[in-house]
Amino acid sequence: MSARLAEVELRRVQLALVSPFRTSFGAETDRDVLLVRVALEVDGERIDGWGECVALREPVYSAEFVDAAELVIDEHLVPRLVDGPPVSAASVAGRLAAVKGHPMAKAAVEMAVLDAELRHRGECLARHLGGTVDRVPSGVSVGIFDSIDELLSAVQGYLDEGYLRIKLKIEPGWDIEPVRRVRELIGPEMGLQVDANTAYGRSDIEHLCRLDEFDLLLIEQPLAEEDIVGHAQLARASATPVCLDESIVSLATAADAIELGATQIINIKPGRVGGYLEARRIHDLCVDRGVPVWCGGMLETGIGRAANAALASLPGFTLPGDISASTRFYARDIVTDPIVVVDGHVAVPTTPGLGFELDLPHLDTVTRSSTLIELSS
Ligand code: OSB
Ligand code: MG
Repeated sequence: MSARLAEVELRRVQLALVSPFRTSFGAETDRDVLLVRVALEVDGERIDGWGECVALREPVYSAEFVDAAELVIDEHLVPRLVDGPPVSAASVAGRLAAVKGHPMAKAAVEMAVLDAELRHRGECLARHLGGTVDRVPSGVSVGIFDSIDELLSAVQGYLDEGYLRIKLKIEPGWDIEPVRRVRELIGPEMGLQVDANTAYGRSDIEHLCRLDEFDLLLIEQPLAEEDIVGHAQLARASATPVCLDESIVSLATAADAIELGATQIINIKPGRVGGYLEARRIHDLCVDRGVPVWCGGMLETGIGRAANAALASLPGFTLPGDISASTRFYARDIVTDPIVVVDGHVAVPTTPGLGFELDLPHLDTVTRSSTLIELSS
């Protein structure tokens, strides 16, 4: 296939969350999403593909943020794909490698090219990546609340909806007691894990070991992104498996963290590692090293969630992902076929491309800005 990049559109979409989502890094009340549409010209035919950038409004989860992502795509990434050899999803990362960092921006561009390419070939993402199941277990990420009663009622609601695993956001002052009470509510069999989003330091290792009594699946990213040695210390001290999220920004960082004993499980987020193709390489490495993985989430719309469900259908994804129903965060999604949870599972999309169709009239009503980059040479 010989494709040329004919057009790129950058769209900013604003979606209200059904309820505020509070983590140790802040409270999100709405989502400012950057979408990338590419038009590929293949054998005289134009075919559209869409990608979703997972960068948040502010640089509080990682260094990226949505305004910067839009700028770097426009001024630094797209120009590198315009001239030169034909564009293919497999070559995007290499052509963008001279630009340091910005994995979420790069991932969004690669995603759009991949979507167009797969639609052209009539192939779905799960098949392209090597997925082996037609549905994946669904977990839900539960934010921090003002009171334990509010937390328990939210968790009860998710149990009623059938989620198979609960993840609680924690921070200093909101850890041992909320976890104890949720464990009492959900019983000993239900999967439970916690995510601190870097809110602790090495001096908290002893404190974090108190979570061992709750039989958690894992503790996610308690220490700073850079603190690989601290995570290795915690992994040695604690019975709860340590799982890195923010620290894993590439195949190489994953390999090093495993080697150093800093991560016993890995949360794979395609945006954080520069795209779905790098995500698959990390999956393959983890399978080879015997490290279980699961698919994280970034409050994606139906575009990103469809692609995440496809990724999670690979055999190394042995733990439930943060692939909750669209209604977990959004009253109305921008796709015609939003993710639903049935018997605790999400269906792996089988339609060509990433596995979604846009609800274009609705998308237009929630679009705040749209910039068309004309590239025709
Ligand atoms: O750390 O996993 C995280 C959302 C935004 C940023 C970081 C994280 C999260 C979540 C939400 O936990 C998971 C989801 O999208 O369902
Ligand atoms: Mg996390």
